[in-house]
Amino acid sequence: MPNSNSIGQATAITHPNLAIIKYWGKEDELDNVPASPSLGIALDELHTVTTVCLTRPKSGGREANKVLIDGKLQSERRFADFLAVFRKLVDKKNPGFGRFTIAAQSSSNFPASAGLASSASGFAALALAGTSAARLKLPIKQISSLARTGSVSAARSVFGGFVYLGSGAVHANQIHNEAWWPELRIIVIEIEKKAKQISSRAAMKETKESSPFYRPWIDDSKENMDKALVALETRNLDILGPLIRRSYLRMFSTMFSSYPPTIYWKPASLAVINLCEKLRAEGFNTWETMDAGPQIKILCLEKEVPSLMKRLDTQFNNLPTRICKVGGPPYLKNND
Ligand code: 2P0
Repeated sequence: MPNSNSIGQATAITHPNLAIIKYWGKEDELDNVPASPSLGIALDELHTVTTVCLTRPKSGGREANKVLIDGKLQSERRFADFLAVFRKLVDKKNPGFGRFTIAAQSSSNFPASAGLASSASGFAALALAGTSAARLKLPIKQISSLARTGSVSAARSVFGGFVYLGSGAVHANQIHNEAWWPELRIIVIEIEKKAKQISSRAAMKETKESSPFYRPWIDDSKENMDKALVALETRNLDILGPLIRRSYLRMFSTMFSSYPPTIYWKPASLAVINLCEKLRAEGFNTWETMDAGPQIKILCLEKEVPSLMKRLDTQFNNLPTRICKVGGPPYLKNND
């Protein structure tokens, strides 16, 4: 996206961050602060590339900021909210930078808004490329906090490896880098490419307002998180697996019990869940999880991948799958 009027331009490449212990529900809707803690993993095979170009508006002119995803102009409120916070940050940290208009272009190598954490990698990339284009030298925690204003899970996606975001926290922290658990694999199974019918934000709000299980879910997530953090320290998938399962199933239980209920699952999602149950009964150490969409991600160890893939192929020979390792940190390309 070369632009001769550019006063700052940068490209960021980020991975989506898959929550193994889920965030679902906001403590503060205005500031976009999570009520439940989350623990996520960067997925190395999936990425988002975002270029931000800042230009000087013509004198007296007011040009509109633009965010394009796969060439489509984004009009959701969260983009305007994010850009307002970004602009304030630039005014405060680099007052000499002056007036500017923002143009961003983003694309991912996986479907957007379909439960594969595209808003996590997307807003993380926007925060990283934007701050770099405006020549801000910020600690990564501040960039995590900026990314959070667009999407809570994006606070995790500015890091690689294993990332923790506490309940009520404004930024995430990396617990371990990508080298912590080299044998861990995450098989991402695309059930359907279509964008979700209800945004996670709207679904979360409904859950909070109408599910009788919302408060117990928040309390349970904290207890589940404490156990998961211990299991991660010893890289014990036998212990971590059931906690991963508990987190996604209890998160969905709150969605199913809200009014109107949110049901992101599809028949093929349930079929893969059933296969995982069966595999565990046969002795496999494979643990599925799901997010705000029908896709399934299965956590397992490298040694089980060949036999697991064989079983998936036999039963579902046409489902696209990607085998991921834990991904590294985002990186930046300055293209001034
Ligand atoms: C997560 N998800 O922890 C959870 C698990 C989906 C299920 O974060 O409203 O796009 O922009 O903060 O981060 C998806 O929600 O929602 C999400 P907002 P976000 O990854």
